[in-house]
Amino acid sequence: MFSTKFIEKLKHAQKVAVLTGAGISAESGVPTFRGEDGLWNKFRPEELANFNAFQKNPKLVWEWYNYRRKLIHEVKPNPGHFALAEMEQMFPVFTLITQNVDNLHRVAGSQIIIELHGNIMRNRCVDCNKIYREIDIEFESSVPVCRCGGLMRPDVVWFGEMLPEDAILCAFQAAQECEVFLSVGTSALVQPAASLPIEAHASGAFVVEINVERTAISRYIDESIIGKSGEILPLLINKIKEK
Ligand code: BJW
Ligand code: ZN
Repeated sequence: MFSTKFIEKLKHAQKVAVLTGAGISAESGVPTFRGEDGLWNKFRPEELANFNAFQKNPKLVWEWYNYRRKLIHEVKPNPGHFALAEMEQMFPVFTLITQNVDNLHRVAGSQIIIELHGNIMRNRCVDCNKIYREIDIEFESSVPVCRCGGLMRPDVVWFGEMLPEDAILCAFQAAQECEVFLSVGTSALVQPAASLPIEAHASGAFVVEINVERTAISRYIDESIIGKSGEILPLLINKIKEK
């Protein structure tokens, strides 16, 4: 399953970077965005995760986020999240970059996390940008309103919006400087996150993806390991601990 070259690279690496996507949370019971038969899969993510959709039908977009928030409260991190939290302690420089908004890496114990697409537990006023934490809001009613009268939206990054500047700068820097880069549970279709493994590869890193199927980047990287991240990542840790 793991090539000798990959394990040797990882055993000797000083700087490791990991990009995660929705697939890492799939084994926790969080639906991925693409290619499933979920309740919301009659909508493509592009149709709900954008500001125009919110302006046109804020109630529908809130319902989608309320559904997901409720679900996330009910689930727990899986062995894949825990393995990455353990890996943070194993390398001198370890950068965890996630596209996920579900907070599960933090719950699993990862301490430094670059959240490229925001966090579903935070909300923000579209007019004055005031940040509200989830507990400040009554969710069962329709779209919550800020004290200034503006509509509140989840503090996440929608299509057509810029990613947080610090986050994207740090992520690209980590991709350029690391020796090993892992792309875990992402379809690698959404930019600019999908460019990170490619950037890492172009900068000389050994790039490996872990996914249940091949993805948009498979042919541009060093190795694809086909399997569930909640199973593969713990095995990988055991392997690099071997003398
Ligand atoms: C498992 C598994 C298991 C399952 N184990 N694996 C360049 C070219 C073309 C387009 C663009 C471009 N640059 C920018 C764009 C536009 C756009 C974009 O990328 N469009 C593409 C769709 C073509 N990007 C943007 O708009 C971004 N902004 C930007 O670039 O700003 C500058 C700019 C502005 C205006 C014009 C041009 C430039 C912003 C993107 C924001 C994405 N937001 C979302 C929603 C976040 C909030 C929320 O969660 O609601 O982010 S969309 C959604 O997709 C979410 C995810 O983070 C993201 C990525 O999805 P992910 O994680 O890969 O999930 P899936 O479902 O796709 O894949 C899951 C994978 O797991 C699969 O591969 C499974 O096989 C696997 N899997 N079980 C391991 N057990
Ligand atoms: Zn406001």
